[in-house]
Amino acid sequence: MNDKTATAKAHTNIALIKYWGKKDRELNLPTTSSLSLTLNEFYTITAVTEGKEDTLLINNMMQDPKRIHQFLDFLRQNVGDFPPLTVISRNMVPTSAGLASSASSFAALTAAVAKYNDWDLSEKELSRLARRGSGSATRSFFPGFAVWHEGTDDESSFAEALPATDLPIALVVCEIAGTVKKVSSSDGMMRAMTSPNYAAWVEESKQQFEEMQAAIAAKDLAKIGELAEKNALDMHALNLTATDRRFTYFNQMTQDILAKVKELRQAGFLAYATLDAGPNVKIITSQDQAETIQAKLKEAFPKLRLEIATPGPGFSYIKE
Ligand code: 2P0
Repeated sequence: MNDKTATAKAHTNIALIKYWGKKDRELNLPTTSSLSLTLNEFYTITAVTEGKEDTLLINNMMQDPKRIHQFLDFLRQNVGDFPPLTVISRNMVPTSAGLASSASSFAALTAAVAKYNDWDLSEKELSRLARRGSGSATRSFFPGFAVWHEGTDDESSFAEALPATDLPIALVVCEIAGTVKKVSSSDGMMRAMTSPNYAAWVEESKQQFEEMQAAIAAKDLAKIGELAEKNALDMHALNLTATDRRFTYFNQMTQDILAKVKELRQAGFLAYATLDAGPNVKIITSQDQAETIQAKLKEAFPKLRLEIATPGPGFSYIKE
């Protein structure tokens, strides 16, 4: 057996304009374009090496390899054949608690497999391939702000970085639950698409996607926060109004933190909330207010785990 190993690192990302619905499940084409911020503090490092069958270890624990096996088979059939792989991941993201670990995981895996096979792929091509593993991974190859163009087919649905900016944005990440979420993103978004309000959200999202890019170019942090909070809360409202098994990711703590964010804003702080497929709240603020906001949250909710996240780099390869 070949003992060659390839290792890649990718950071996770938080969508400021969300991906929440698929127009093609086979190709994993989203119903909307989305826009994210790559985070410096949360990432995945993945090494691949030849094994007897596809296996997955995350933080030294064996995992069910079904989802990555399907993805590796997709790569074998569509890019080039390669032997069964042992996939060893170190995940510096609280797994499956709505902090989108699938984004950094599938981006790191795609890059590691490409390196293992000496595939000469552009970032755009890597992002298109990672999309088939998990939608949010499409955006995890790029530093800072990234946009994922929804596209109309396999070729046109990819992500790219927005022009670099020194915008001093920060997120205060409130980790309410480290437990596995009850409704997977894929299932949650299929249910959300049955909301009578879904078409209106898609329409508004198109406009917000443009406005968000303008706000980033203008370095208008309050506008960025305002747009992101509205987009996210309206996304979560779709879950509540789904005609197919309506649901919510919010719990009591989520509601209490959202009320606190509003209170901080009324007191003159720059603080806006965004939420993903879980109860955790991420507070969008500026780097100079992040520590004060973290302290205020800690004071109000002493048991909450809080971390400050800042803009992160694109993916990289790690030498053995
Ligand atoms: C996002 N999320 O834009 C949205 C907002 C969570 C809420 O992308 O089915 O795990 O694997 O493509 O990427 C999480 O969804 O979904 C996600 P699949 P994924 O970040």
